Amino acid sequence: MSQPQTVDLPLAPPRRSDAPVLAADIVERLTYRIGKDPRVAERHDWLSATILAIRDRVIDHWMDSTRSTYEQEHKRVYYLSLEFLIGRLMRDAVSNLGLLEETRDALASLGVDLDVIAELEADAALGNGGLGRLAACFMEAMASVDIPAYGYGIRYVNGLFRQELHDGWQAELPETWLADGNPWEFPRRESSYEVGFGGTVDTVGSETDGTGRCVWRPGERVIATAFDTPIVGWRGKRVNTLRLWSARPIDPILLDAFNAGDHIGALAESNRAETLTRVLYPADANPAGQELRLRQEFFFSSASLQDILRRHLQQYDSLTNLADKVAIQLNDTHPAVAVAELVRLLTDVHRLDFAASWHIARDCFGYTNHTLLPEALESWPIPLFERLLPRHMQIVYAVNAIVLREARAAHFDEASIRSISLIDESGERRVRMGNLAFVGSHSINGVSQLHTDLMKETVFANLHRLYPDRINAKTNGITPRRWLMQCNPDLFALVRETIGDAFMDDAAKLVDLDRFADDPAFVERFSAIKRENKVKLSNLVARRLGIRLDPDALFDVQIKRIHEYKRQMMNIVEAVALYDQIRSQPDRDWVPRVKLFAGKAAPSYLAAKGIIKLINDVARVINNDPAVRGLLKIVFVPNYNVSLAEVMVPGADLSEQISTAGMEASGTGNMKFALNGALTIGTLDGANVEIRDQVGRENIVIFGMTAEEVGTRRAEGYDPASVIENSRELSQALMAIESGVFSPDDRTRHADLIRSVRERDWFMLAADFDAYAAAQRRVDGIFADKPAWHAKTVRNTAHSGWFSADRTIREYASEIWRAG
Ligand code: B1N
Repeated sequence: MSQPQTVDLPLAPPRRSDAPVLAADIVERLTYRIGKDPRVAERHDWLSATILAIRDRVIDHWMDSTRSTYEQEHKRVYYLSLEFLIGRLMRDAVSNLGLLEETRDALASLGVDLDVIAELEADAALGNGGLGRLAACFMEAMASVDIPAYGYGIRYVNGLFRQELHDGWQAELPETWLADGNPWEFPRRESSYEVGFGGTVDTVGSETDGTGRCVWRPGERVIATAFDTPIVGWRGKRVNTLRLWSARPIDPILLDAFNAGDHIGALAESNRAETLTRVLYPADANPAGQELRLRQEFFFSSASLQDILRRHLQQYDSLTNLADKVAIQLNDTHPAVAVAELVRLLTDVHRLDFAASWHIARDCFGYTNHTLLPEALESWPIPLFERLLPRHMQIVYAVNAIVLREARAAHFDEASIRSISLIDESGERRVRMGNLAFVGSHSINGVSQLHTDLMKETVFANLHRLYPDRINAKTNGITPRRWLMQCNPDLFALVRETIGDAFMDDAAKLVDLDRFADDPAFVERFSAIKRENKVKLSNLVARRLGIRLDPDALFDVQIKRIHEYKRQMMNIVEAVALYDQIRSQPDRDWVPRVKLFAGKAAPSYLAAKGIIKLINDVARVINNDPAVRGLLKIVFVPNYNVSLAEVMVPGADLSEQISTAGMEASGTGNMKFALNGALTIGTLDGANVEIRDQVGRENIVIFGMTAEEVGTRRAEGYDPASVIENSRELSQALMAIESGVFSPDDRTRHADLIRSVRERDWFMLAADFDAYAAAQRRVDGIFADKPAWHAKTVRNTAHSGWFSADRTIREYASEIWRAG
């Protein structure tokens, strides 16, 4: 069967979407789908009805896209990611379809305010931070540049936890984003697959080294069921699918056990299956070493591959051309087990020989690495891996034999061979998922130029020597639709009025703004919009925290996961030092500053939680001290998520990107701020380097050690104590915190945090501190010179177009996927 349905059925006629037709549709959905009388409908009912009316318009484009990919036999791209940090979808869909004004008018005619109901949509927070948000930006960009793509992931019932602050400490609460239903998703009961765990393996062929055909008899099986969400590209050109898997049991209830009175036992299997997709692991950059995590990884990898093979076979009848029609991108190592699973499916189920399966797999897979932090490199203890995935264990050994043979043939020494091996033998034996992903892929990419260079020099040095053509750089990008057009509509409108519409389809054309950077009339409007966005952010802070901000102060913003390498600690220590100076020289012309923080700490990451408490302790003292007269305010906004970023990014003057050089693989928040006209204060880390290259060194404030200097300094034996001793500002600030000035109720609360800086300072806060403080005073100087400041902000927007995810995706498509 190579053609499914060839009967020529008529296409649905295109839908009219002027405001009155849309209004009638919304009322129709409200009445017949939600079952509510418009006279008593609540705001949430209006939101659901509006989404349903919009969704119907999306479906027309969706079916066209699927049909044309099929008919033209296009290659399909599959993006496998354990995380998709989507946020809200309504504004994205409406605005990409070009229906924003019509929807607004339609709702207004019904007495409903679009902006009010849009705020009620729950954020889909199926991710932790940058890695998950990148996957979401890529989904939108792949649709926008017309690449036939599917995202595959897990439909977590509980997304990333909701953060509350209790007396300045982080508290984690469950996030129930599905509580009010999810009108975007389509359950696909017909797309269900069995996924097995454990059990035994029988060899069918004569080979006993794992390369022969085997039959795996899992001891435990669950069903993966698909839920599809349409992802609308810019101008509605293409609509792609985000397919998320949900786990359910094969037998929902064991009736015999139930009837025998064992009510709990009867549901045990059911509970175990559903636990698989219940929660997102809240770890960011340090994977939780839990069996459930490995089960999640295999569950969604296996279901996705079975789905990919079924779709391919339905169209082409043969698997020998798989790599011509299928590209699979692994978003970090979380789906790396897919390499072994594809080899298993091809060899054991579809009866290809092992060598052919292995080559096809490598031609299909590409692997994106997102971090070099040693604690984040995934590996699984062999006993666990073997127990859960016995057949995959054999395949890993078989592949390892091939790779090590190649290394020996290339005369690698024993140390190099040990580092290349898929098995870490240094302590408890473990499977190295990074090495598995590397050897199973034809392309391995880093997410910025610097990070890619470091990949070649550090963790993958020997694999790079063995396979020198595989590592390549693909600097991250962000979608300019969400991160300019939607979150900053006034700036978007001004840009459009000034340089025309071309930048809407090619963000690089934003450079046409450059020549307006010194045009006083333009600059006045540009800065008025920034001020208006700062007012909006101030209103949010007043509403949520009861703190009043002066919108004319410098808004200095650091929003991202809380992590020691990101150095929120350096930022708050600098605030303490500044506070000291303001008190000792109250009459200097200080530039009023508001330092805003937001971000979540992994629940098990105690140091990060201590940093949140420290920020809040410092905030309470400074904000209540009349001596600073509002010259300095500190705000920690709770529950950072995509929707909060959409308010904080446009309202920022200064973007804090201050990680220890060499540790932040790329960063993407840095790009969002620059695009919205903020200046960056940052180290030469990740994509900051490329931001400097794009916006020009006069329009960014760079400080501190380079990655190379960090390496040398460590090698020489870094001694933080002597550095601290030589910096009066830093010593005083650390002493103040240590002595309990900011924690009078528990004077030793922050002693451990400070001691770790004094004794080890792994993240080299002390080494960069003076340079950072000096850079902040340079920022003050520029901010005080309004024309100079504004010109720089305009130039940041003008030169950020290169960071469009469309550019990134085009590079993946042409250099890795050979698709589109
Ligand atoms: O990926 C982002 C980068 O812009 C950031 O620099 C990088 O830190 C981030 C394990 C991770 N790397 N690794 C993770 C997330 C969850 C997890 O369980 C690791 N996140 C990043 C996009 O490239």
